[in-house]
Amino acid sequence: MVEVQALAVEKVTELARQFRVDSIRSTTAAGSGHPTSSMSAADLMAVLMTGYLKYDFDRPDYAYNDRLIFSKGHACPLLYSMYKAAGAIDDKELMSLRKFGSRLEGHPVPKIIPWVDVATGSLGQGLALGVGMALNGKYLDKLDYKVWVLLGDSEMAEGSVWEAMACASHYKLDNLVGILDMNRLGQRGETALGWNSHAYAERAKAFGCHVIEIDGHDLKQIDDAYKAAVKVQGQPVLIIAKTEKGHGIPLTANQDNWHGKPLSAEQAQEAIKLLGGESSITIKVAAPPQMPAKAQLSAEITGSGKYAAPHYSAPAATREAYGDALKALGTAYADVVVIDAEVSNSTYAEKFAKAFLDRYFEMFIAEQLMVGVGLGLGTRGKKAFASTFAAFLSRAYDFIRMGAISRGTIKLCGSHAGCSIGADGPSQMALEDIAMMRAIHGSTVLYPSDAVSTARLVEAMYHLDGISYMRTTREKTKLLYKEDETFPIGGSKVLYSSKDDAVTLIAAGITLHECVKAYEELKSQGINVRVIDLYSVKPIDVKTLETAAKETGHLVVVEDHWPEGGLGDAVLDAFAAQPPSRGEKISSKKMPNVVKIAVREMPGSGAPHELMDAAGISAPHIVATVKALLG
Ligand SMILES: Cc1ncc(C[n+]2csc(CCOP(=O)(O)OP(=O)(O)O)c2C)c(N)n1
Repeated sequence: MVEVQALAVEKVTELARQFRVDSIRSTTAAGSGHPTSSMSAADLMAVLMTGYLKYDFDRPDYAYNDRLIFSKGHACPLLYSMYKAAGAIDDKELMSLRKFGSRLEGHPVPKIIPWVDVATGSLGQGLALGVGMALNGKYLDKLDYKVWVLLGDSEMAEGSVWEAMACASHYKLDNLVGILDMNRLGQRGETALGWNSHAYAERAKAFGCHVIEIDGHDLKQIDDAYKAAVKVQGQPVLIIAKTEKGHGIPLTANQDNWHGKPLSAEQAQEAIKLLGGESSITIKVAAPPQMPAKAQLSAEITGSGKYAAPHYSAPAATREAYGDALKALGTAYADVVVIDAEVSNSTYAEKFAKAFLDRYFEMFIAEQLMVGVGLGLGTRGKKAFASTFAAFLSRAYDFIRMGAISRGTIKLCGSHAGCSIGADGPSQMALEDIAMMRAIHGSTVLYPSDAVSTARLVEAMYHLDGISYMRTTREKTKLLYKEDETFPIGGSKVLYSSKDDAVTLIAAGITLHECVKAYEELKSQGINVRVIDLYSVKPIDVKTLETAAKETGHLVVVEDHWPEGGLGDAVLDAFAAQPPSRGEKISSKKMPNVVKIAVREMPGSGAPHELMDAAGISAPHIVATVKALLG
């Protein structure tokens, strides 16, 4: 490690000074932003950048690079100032902060900015994402890189930070270093703990961290802290740095009411003068180790490359097929990683865990952490499958939403969907998960009805980028398909159809089997209905639905979900006109008669069939609805 010597101190001081000036300049030019949140951490980042960070800005995806996460994403004027100092962006671009069309958005976003791995700005998420990257470094790729995470002190009130710390110490992530910028202030005033470094330290120690307390404006102390941090073994590190928000100029240093406010042009001019003026020094960031010529990263080991779908000859729960499919995927591809929130014997992720313990990470009952870790693994090229009861994914919704902003990739599986789970009662029933997952930008939502289609769709998920979601069912369901059937994303299956169909029944999961029963009953009464398996809820098979609408007029959608946002709304949306784009005409689709059969009253406990009957989503209710429709 490079020590901050007498000469280097001058350089680091100059760099930190430039960071403060550039944070002020860019936010004043933008007319908004967070200069004071940037100024408190300027010294911490200046020492990191000159002495410890190993990063090749020309190869942001290079596997040996350290990773740097600004969990306090609003301090991105500082991050962007670092990019300028590294020569990655020029001053002109820095000054485009927050402007329409600029890469430098108000909070950092990956892909748009190549050196950002994960979107931050919703506080409390950075450390969990860092845990995913650190798990990859230590246990999967087995590379020596460090994951540095800059945290705000007000952000420490988020439980997800502590979920991440507990997990990091459980997995002995000594490659993870949290840097807590304890500037006493949050947005509206003082944080609960103010400058009580001791309280943070005791808590972090209790969570298994190696803690180092320093003055975050003393370059020597910062350097000593990093020097010690990189040597710690078997524990994650938290550096608690006492800082001043707005440090550097009397106008803002440790002053209330400066959060998220730029300086006026006059104030900025005065401040920049006080700080010693504008500059554009660049520094050479230390290079990461060169990849050995014949390096075999585990990501490059491809496994057999052949997915051997599991075989089924009897009814099986789709949740169990999910586990079988994961195991088959694990054999085929070495980059499959599975995580679960302490319910792997219910979601059946345990089938993978038993076969590939080295690629399974237990997240315990910490769903936010689980999603963050999965996304973090995704940034390092791993195909992370994360599972829990679908109901509990709602706790992690903000992480999922941020994952979409990250343009991140994670494969989610929610088991125990709907009232059909039975006796456990409504606390365990996901009745809003489809709505939730459909609303994620760019998501894929899959809902298989039998084991064969589940096994195929899990394979399809492996190949998908972005946020994908599979809803599985607790109960065993009959096999509907032969093993050679294919299930393209965006497709559907017409199980029964005739030219005399008077109504189309549309469903997925357990209610599809109720529709099949209804079909048989109606047929015995001389009524023909079409039955569609809507296994791909998003994207949806508009063409097949349009044909069904044209040929049968009535679409009856049956789902074990609340009526809001589920399958029924997905079908309705397939017929809604889109606004004209690029001069296209608004397509005028004929709206069919859509009936939504969904769960409308709060379920209780009981047998699955009792609850489905009580909710009005079982075959007799479907039959009655069809007959009512036909008068
Ligand atoms: C989950 C979440 N809640 C609220 C906010 C709004 N917010 C943005 S910054 C901030 C204060 C952050 O204070 P701190 O973490 O101490 O960072 P500082 O700016 O003081 O360095 C708040 C409340 C947010 N971005 N995310």
